[in-house]
Amino acid sequence: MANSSEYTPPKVWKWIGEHGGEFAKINRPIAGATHDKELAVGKHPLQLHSLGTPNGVKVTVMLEELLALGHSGAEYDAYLINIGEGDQFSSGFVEINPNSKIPAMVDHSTPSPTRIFESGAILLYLAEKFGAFIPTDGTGRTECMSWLFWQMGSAPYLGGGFGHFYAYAPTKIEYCIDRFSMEVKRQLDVLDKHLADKTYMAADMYSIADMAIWAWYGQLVLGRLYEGSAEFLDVKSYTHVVRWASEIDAREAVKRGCMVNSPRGELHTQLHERHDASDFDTKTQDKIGEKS
Ligand SMILES: N[C@@H](CCC(=O)N[C@@H](CS)C(=O)NCC(=O)O)C(=O)O
Repeated sequence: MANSSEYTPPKVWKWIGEHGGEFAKINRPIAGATHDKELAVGKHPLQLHSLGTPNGVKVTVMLEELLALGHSGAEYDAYLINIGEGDQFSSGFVEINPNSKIPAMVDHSTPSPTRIFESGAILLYLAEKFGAFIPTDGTGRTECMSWLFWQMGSAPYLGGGFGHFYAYAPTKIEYCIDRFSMEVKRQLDVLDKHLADKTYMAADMYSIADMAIWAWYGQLVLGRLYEGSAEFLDVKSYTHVVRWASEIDAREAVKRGCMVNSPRGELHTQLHERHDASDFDTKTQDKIGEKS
């Protein structure tokens, strides 16, 4: 392995400002708001403030699945939080998520508005509120929770570890890419072995565990995360994961969920804000003529 530049950590770490790389401008070691700005409030019970990243997509897929199932109480307004511009540090956003990360949601159908942050917590909140996409028997529910929390613990290795060092870091450091590639491939193998004789992650039903895992590992094996990574990680060899991911990808609600708050891709797939089901037909970026 090639030597990367040597670094001796000082006794006390100090913030020296930007380190370069994508997101360098917004990363800082201090929590809290950087500017005053209230969040908009739309007409629906559920108000989502998010971005079409894997963590954001988990929630928009769940909301579209609930609506497809006929739960009209899951109607929602989705507002775009541009994390590259620091929208997650507005006073309004910090009020609903002190951790300044998308996704965050407010439920106005409760006696006083309920804020929910962390994508796993939002999935669980919605599943319990509507009694959907979560197994009802104890064993099935426990298995579903295990996989949901597996995803919440594992994805930072994929996004914060592999994705960061493979795609975003200002220099390619072999040690870091090697370490996180090994871990991500181990995780893919965990999924592949589990899905070898199962249609879905838990209790033989499509659940919030599938939605959470699909958003990261499903999209990874479908070649949608980190350019070049599908070949680099040889994702095709995880045949059971690819089968499972492709089946979920074919769902109409999943297609719609992936469009909401998406600032990338072809213009007809980008619905920056969603306030009504008809927006998918009339408000995509190709129709409203704004640049992405
Ligand atoms: N554990 C959190 C992670 C959320 C997260 O990392 N969100 C990223 C985008 S995928 C974000 O908002 N980053 C902005 C920042 O780091 O300032 C969740 O699952 O909700």
